[in-house]
Amino acid sequence: MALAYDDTNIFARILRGEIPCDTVAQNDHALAFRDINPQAPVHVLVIPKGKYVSFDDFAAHASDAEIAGFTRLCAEVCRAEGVGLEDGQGFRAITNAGPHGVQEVPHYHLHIMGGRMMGPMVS
Ligand code: DGP
Repeated sequence: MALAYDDTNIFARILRGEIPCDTVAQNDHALAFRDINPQAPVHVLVIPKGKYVSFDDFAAHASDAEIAGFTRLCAEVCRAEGVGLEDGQGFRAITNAGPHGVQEVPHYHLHIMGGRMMGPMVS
């Protein structure tokens, strides 16, 4: 069963155009925009346009086209921001899910961070 989705969350409002964002790229299934509180020189959030609460919800219930569109947009962002392996850089892609993951916004999103050497994943 799909998780209950809260239509008032901030990313739902961004998708509806009610709140502005600094868009990096988008396609039919996903939107990429800059994090309001960047933790690295490149810090982009990629979100599906569909209503999915978290990674597990998205992976279980999104269509193959949505998953492909989302994943391809992530790769496009890495290339466009110059943090891909082809650029000799590299990046960190993480998602927080639920209370133990300290997920603030209940709409699935992937953080893509790069442009500096990342520290260890400790907390
Ligand atoms: P988390 O749910 O813990 O994975 O983190 C949510 C991220 O969303 C956090 O890094 C800050 C970012 N964020 C929160 N509100 C906004 C907003 O209104 N605009 C943008 N661009 N980012 C936001």
